[in-house]
Amino acid sequence: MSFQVEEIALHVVSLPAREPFVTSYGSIDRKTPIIIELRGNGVRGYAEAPIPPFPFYSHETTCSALHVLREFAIPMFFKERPETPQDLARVLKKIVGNPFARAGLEMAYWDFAAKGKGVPLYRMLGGARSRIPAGVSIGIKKSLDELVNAVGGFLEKKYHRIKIKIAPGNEIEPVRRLFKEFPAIQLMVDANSAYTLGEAAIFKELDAYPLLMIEQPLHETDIFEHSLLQKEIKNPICLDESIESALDAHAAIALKSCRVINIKPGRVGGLTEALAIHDLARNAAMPVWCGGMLESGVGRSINMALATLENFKFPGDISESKRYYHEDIVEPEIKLTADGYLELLEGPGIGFEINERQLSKLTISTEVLRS
Ligand code: OSB
Ligand code: MG
Repeated sequence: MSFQVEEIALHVVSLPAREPFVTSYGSIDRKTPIIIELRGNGVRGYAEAPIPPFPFYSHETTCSALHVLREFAIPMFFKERPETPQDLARVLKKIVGNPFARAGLEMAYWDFAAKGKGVPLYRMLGGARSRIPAGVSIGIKKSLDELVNAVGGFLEKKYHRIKIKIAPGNEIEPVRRLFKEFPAIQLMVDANSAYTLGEAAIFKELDAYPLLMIEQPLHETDIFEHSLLQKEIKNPICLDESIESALDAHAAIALKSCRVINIKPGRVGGLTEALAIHDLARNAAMPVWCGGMLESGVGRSINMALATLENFKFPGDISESKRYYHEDIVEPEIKLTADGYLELLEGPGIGFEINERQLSKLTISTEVLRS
């Protein structure tokens, strides 16, 4: 494949959430991701840089990612003219940090390349199956009854596993209540870095419950103290925020800081790095699963493609379009099967089509850059 991208559009879209998503670090009622569109040779490749609306999960914001894309990543892309998405990932690694910005461009080039070859993205990535079990992440609720209702609704839809957000003082009771109401529940919790090692006693108490895992209990950049906590508790720790690269994963595996890794392609700089982490973990017999960032269907479909790989052993945070938004920007909308799976499409690239009307309705700014 020779370099064929002629122009790149950066669409900032505004997605109002159906209901606020509350976590230990804040409440999200609207997302403003960047939809990156690569055009050339009659092909359009798409991806989403699924940046949160504030720098409380990661240091990046929509504006910082636009800046890095416009001033650095895209000029480097046009100058170096990498032949493959993997080559592009290597070029972009020169940029320190800023994984969401790098990932947006890199993933759009994967879709562009797959469409150029006429193959589904999930097959190009080496996917091992054409459907994946759906999981759902549930924000902190105002009351336990509200939480039980929400969980019951998702179990009725046949979601294969439930993740709830926790925060100090709001973990033992919700977990106890959910196992009481739903004894067979496949349950995990996500702390989003809300605890310190000094609070290990809370996690020892949680050992009374068979949680699938505890996601990111400690500081968002920590790997060492997680290894100390993991030694003290039985439930497996899963790292999210702490893993921004294969090098981080290598450290976490070597230090036994976790027994599971949540891979989000946006958080790690793209699909090339996600594949590297997947392979590293597989070789260390450590399972992974695919996390989410409240993506629109564009990012969601890329996560679905990644999650078809063999070492994705747990259902991810990949839910249907209607979970977070009234209207999606892809067609058909992403829907659960009656038995709680999401099916990949066999069309080229992400498989789903962009609903242009819907995209332009939700777009708040577009800039176009040319080679
Ligand atoms: O920590 O996994 C997280 C959403 C935004 C930012 C961080 C996280 C999340 C979620 C929801 O848990 C995942 C999803 O359903 O897309
Ligand atoms: Mg998380």
